[in-house]
Amino acid sequence: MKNEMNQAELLARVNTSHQGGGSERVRAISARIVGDLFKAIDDLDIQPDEFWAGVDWISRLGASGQAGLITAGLGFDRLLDIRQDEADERAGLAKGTPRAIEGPLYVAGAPSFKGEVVLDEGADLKGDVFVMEGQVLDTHGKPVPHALVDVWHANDHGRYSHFDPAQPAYNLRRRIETDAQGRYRFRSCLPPGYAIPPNSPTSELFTALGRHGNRPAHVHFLVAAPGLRALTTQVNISGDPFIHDDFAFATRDDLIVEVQKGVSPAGYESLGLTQPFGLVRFNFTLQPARDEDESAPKSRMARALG
Ligand code: MBD
Ligand code: FE
Repeated sequence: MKNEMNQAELLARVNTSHQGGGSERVRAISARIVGDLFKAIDDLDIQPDEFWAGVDWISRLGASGQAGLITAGLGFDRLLDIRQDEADERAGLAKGTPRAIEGPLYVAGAPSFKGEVVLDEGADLKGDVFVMEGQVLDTHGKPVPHALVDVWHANDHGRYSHFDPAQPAYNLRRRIETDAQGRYRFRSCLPPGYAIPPNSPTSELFTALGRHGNRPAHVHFLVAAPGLRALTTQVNISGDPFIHDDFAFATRDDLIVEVQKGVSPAGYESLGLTQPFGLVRFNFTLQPARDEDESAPKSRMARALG
């Protein structure tokens, strides 16, 4: 009886078959996840039709490029942030601006400007004009000159350039280098919230879960400077109906910003402003970096894949 086996015997063979080489770490992670799935199938009495419908869904999810949307919606992205916050706490690191999830829509290599930039130039947007300004600081409150502020946000349809073929390359994506006082500022149009694409593998799952797929209005940032820890974060616009009900669980209390309405354009002429506008003030505080890699302005995937 060499090839007949029960569930436990099959699992043991799946998890111990090893011809040599490979990676201990991958074996450990695979053993745990496969074991947990075997158990879930048995405990929940998952039927073959359910299993294969799930496999089909995963194939379509990958083909549609939505894996990063599902990780956010099922809380994994926020989980990793919570775990990093916990590790910082254990290490006794000085607190900076809270991190917030990168999301799946970052694109590296946006056009660079010194000090300030008009993000919505030529974008023909409908939306309230706003300016966001502030400083990049270290944890002692010292301004950081020549820091990188990489900003990206959605257009008035809640869509992001690069992923939306209707938008020009790098639309609403810019890099700003802070001035000698560590200041940055930019003008743009306030984005609306984001909603997951309808009729997609992601929306299928969320419909089946009875969940919505909305994010509150937000603006993303990757802030970095030599010697300081690169920070990926977002600000959420106060007053959005989904501010405390983000499908990606990314809102953080200290990242909710108010838009000060009706600010005079005096002093903001270089941003093309002649009418009163909305102003958001926000400083970014960066923790000290413990090594050079921590200060590199890398996306999560660039960091992971080297
Ligand atoms: C977004 O705009 C976003 O920021 C995240 C995290 C997930 C989906 C869309
Ligand atoms: Fe986003």
